[in-house]
Amino acid sequence: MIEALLKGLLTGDIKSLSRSISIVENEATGYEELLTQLPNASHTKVVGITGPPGAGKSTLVNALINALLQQGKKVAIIAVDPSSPFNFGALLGDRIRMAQHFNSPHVYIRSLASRGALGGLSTKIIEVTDVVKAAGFDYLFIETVGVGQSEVDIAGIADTSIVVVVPEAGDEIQTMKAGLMEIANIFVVNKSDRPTADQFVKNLRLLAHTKMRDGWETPVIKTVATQEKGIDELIAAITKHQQQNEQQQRKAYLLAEKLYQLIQHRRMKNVSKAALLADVMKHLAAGDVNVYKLAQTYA
Ligand SMILES: Nc1nc2c(ncn2[C@@H]2O[C@H](COP(=O)(O)OP(=O)(O)OP(=O)(O)O)[C@@H](O)[C@H]2O)c(=O)[nH]1
Ligand SMILES: [Mg+2]
Repeated sequence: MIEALLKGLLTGDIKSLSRSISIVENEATGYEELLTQLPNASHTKVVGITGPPGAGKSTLVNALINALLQQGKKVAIIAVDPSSPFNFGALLGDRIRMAQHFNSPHVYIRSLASRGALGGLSTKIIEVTDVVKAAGFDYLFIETVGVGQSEVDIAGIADTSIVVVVPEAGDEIQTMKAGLMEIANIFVVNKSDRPTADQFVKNLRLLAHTKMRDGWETPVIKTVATQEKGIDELIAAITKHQQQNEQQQRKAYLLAEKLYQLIQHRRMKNVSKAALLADVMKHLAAGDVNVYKLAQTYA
């Protein structure tokens, strides 16, 4: 069964892809077999898109899809925990719908729910990402809302991480979450139709310049996603980053990071928060709770 599925997956068959993802998501029969037989090379560019709620990430992804489809590319999108019902069907531009691209094998859209389990989400994203990579897409965009740990996890999975922000008062840029600065390979200032955009972009560029690292100065791209403005510049920036990114060192780092998370997931598999809570309550009731001792019983 898995063999046939893999065959379909490798030819880019959408049904096989959907079924493969479901198997991985549910850890159904054949799950390990499927993952261990995935090819170890892929040309898919994995691009993480993160940023605060409502920054325009989905609109931006939609504009990117339109532009890339016109270049004849195949594009996949994974939306992690979409805060609003994911509705790319409605978002997709008229040009695309007229060309009947929406149901074409050139676009694949899937949302992925976080399970709240310890380390569970990022492991699932890693696995699903690898499944999608086997299906031969040119690009895979992973959209996550940047509140908390998830954007950092995505940085370990994506070849290029885009942080989407919107223009605010100039001062606030100094207080931008340090983590975002660290993970961004490309900044997008979306909603640049706002009057404060130019000053904001200027300040962000200054900040990016002072934080230049490994010969890469994080570019700051202005976009108006709703009008598909700045999209070509963004695609050019992604391409440029991926070219300088070909270094083995970063690849090894990313793979080690992946491996770490997979091992973590595997080791934590039989540990549930509910069981831990029950255990703690038992010891609390007995008046002998010591978390360090308890931890030893799980080692
Ligand atoms: N003025 C303006 N509005 C925009 C722009 N891009 C997106 N919007 C609007 O901003 C709102 C949020 O856009 P989304 O694309 O859903 O934002 P998101 O970041 O995906 O939101 P979540 O997934 O809920 O975090 C929508 O009403 C968009 O039409 C832009 O460039 N300019
Ligand atoms: Mg969204």
